Amino acid sequence: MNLKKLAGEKAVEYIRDGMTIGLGTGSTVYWTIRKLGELVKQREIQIRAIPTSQQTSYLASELGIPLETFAQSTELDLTIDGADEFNSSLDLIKGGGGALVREKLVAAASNRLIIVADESKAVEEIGKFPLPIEVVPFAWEVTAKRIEGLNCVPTLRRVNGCPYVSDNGNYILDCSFGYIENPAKLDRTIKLLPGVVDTGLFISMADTVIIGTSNGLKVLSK
Ligand code: DER
Repeated sequence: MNLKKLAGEKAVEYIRDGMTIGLGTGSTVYWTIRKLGELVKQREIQIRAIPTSQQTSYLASELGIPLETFAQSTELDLTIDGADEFNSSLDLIKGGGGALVREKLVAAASNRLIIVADESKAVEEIGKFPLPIEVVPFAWEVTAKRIEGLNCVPTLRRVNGCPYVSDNGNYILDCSFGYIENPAKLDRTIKLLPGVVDTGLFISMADTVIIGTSNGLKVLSK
């Protein structure tokens, strides 16, 4: 059974006609977008969407989902996105797909954030997944040193040997902190460092997590 598909498709049930929604990035929300595209094609629902990445923009366009920008809507009814880790407080680590900056901006502009994930993303304590941090390329080495000083091991994300470049033209450092005792405080501390754009810590942002498990669906809500 495809647990990501199970979770991703369930999230479509939370979308209502006339909504403006945020579309996340990654292989779980992929199933949400595909199912939504079917409903739009069958004219069973009318929505508008703001994508969190070029990748999602392309997929949604291919499926005929009408896209808009923040020039048209500065408040979204709902955003559906994936995550790399979530705990019982619904705190998240995101950014494995490289879209954390736009994902956090879209989530912050939404009245509700629903996360879709398979059971492998559930953790007791946040921090097992290396924390993605988006940084400005200029002086990234200095920024990495400052982040290292917060007691982690930062690694520049590379693709085929070259630095990964986000949709915003920035680099990503994957930082192994291990267990993060106070994620909200760490998020604030990191964002004060010169050169940091944002972190993959999404604290107190998610309202619901839909989990695909080998025993079926599980829904956690605040
Ligand atoms: O970058 C992100 O936060 C994405 O949502 C992504 O990492 C989610 O993971 P998935 O591809 O396993 O859904």
